[in-house]
Amino acid sequence: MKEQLEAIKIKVVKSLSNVADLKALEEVRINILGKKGELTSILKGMKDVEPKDRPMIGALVNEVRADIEAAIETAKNSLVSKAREQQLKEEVIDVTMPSNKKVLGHRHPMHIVLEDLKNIFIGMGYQIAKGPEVEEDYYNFKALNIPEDHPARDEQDTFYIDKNFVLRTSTSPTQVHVMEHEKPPIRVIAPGRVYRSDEVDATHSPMFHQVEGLVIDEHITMADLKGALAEFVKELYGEDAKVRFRPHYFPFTEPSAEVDVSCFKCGGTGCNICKGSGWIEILGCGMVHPKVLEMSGIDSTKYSGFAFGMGLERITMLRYGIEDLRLFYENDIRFLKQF
Ligand code: 2NL
Repeated sequence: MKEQLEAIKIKVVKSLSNVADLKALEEVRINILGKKGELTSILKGMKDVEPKDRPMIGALVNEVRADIEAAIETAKNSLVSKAREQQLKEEVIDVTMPSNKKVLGHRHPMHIVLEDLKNIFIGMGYQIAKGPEVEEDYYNFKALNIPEDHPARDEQDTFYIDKNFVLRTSTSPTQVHVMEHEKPPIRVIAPGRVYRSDEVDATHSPMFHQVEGLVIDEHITMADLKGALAEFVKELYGEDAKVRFRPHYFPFTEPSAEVDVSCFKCGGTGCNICKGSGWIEILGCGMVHPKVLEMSGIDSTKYSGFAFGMGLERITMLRYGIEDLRLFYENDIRFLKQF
């Protein structure tokens, strides 16, 4: 038995030196110390040992077992620390490597101009009105004094959803909703997408953006319209900006006018932006037609008002000297990052 124990000890030391990982080590441990292990089966043979030899053999078994356990523990510790070293080597972090930079986007040029326009009008006491892009025929045309046979109703100029619904051709219908639901004094601007059945070119798009304004109160006159727009233009283009009103026609306003601003680039001497005239057309406006007020439930004997409308693409193109509006919709980062 003594020899058997010595032999096991030598065997264990030998197999431990060949063990490559913790799994293999566990196998060695089970083969020796497990329930069916070699040392365990020797222990089972204790009952056959002469009673007088039992203390001596028992002590020897304990000593061998302790030695084997210690050897396994040592082997385990060395495997664990080797594995840890390996892991540290593999997971080394190079703190000098460049980081993954987050690319920050920024506002679209039309968004910048829209925010400016909104802030100017908010500063003058206007509220922002929002409305749907799909409108009933009534709100897009009839409520604006555009009769059934008016050329603007030509199917060529409008996208029809069905007989009664169209993609709005201006943001005026949003202002009609405001007139129907609110009592004067009314001071709103209505920015948003609008649609026309146009071919795409440098200055046309079937979808574009408008900012319209509407003011209704007692005793509103053309003088209020001129004063408000002159102030708006100064805030947008600077103190020196002047306005010029030219008579025009819109079915929903009477009288109507188109408004030019003195060229903000050359100051009026003539350049490529104003095409040599010194003036740039920026919006259309007029006194709200009494029929339009009445149709939306506003007493035109008590109240009067003015309205105006401008194209956001046009204002933005003028500000930045952009010559093709298609650039606004293509989202080419080389274009966008210039603003
Ligand atoms: C333009 C001209 C204009 C209006 C829009 C308006 C709205 C209501 C009543 C009366 Cl609810 N008028 N809007 C008035 C005059 C001109 O826009 O050239 N836009 C790009």
